Amino acid sequence: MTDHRKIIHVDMDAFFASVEQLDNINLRGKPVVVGGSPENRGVVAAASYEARAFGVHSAMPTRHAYQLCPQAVFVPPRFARYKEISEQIMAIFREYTELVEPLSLDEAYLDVTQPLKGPALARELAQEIRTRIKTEIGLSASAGVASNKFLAKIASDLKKPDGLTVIAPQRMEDVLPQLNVKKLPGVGKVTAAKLADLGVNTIAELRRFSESELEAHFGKTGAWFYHIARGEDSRPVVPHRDRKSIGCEDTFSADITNVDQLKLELRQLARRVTERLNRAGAKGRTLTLKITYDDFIKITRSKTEAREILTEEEIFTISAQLLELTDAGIKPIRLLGLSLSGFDAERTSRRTDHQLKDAASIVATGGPFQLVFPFLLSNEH
Ligand code: DCP
Ligand code: CA
Ligand code: CA
Repeated sequence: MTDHRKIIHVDMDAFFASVEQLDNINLRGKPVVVGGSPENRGVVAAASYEARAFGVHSAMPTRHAYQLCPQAVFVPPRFARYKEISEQIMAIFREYTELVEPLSLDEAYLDVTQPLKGPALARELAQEIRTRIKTEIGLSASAGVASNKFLAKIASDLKKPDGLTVIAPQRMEDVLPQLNVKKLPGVGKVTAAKLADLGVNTIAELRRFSESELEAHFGKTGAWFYHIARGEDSRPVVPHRDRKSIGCEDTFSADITNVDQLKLELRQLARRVTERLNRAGAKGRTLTLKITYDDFIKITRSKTEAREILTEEEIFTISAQLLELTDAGIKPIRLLGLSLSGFDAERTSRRTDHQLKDAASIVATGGPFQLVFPFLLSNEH
């Protein structure tokens, strides 16, 4: 089976710790540990690469991290801030493709087979995205490029931190055989132990089993293992459609005080939001105007209508009313944003979350089976 898709997997480096270093220059270049306090038996959420040199890693008790690296700076997490940065990263991804599937705050798959803009070569596109994350946000990300999700995710991990790796189909064999089966999507702790009992720790060892043998041991998941061990993964990139809001924003190159000029900007934003709503098939009742003033103070003003807000003209009119509730015209404005929320859950298409934790449990539920393992239902093999 050949796959002609171009998939990018992007994952931020030492995410929480890097954000702390971004916001506090005193932490840069130093071992930083983000996590719960040692007194409360907290664990490490993230460790900067400087801290990792001492053996500190995620999920380790903070007390243990302190023993390994007492000179590290220990800071509590600030989830709201990580979420904010996450949204900025995802907004960059969405400029390149509608097909963005976030896996967590700091990573996502992008299907760039037909990108909305940017270089034609997926490697160059991934590099452009990494550069933008660095220059616009100030953080480093690693990316992997391949013809499917599995290989792209494996690739993004190969040259961490700040790495870019392409796994071309003909280079797959350089990487796959020695890979630990724990890296396979669908292999949790239980399955890994079961595989180990069969003498399987690497993909090369997994490949010694036929498809029917694996099915005998693992049911339908066995067939999944058979294919994934050969780098075959036809899972599509599924964008989140059950977003709570849809919107866009603009940071101006020069702050704007003039109200007429601000209204021109609102018109453009209204047009862009309408386009996005139409693409998502979403209809909302609440419009929110977001403003960042030149002193970086952020405010939002919202209006909820009794009926769905449908047209570009309606969005513009309401946003202009909301603008009057702000200091527009008095305080210079550096950013304007518009978003629509309050979607009717029945009408806006929803996405069932099928993030792979353990493929066995997903298969058992039956629901997203067809999406996750489409090739299992085909007659190709
Ligand atoms: N996280 C957490 N608890 C864990 C693992 C992760 O709270 N056990 C949080 C903190 C991480 C973030 O999620 O910064 C992203 O997790 P990753 O697994 O992607 O790890 P990092 O981004 O920290 O490091 P890497 O550079 O290895 O991706
Ligand atoms: Ca990460
Ligand atoms: Ca991650």
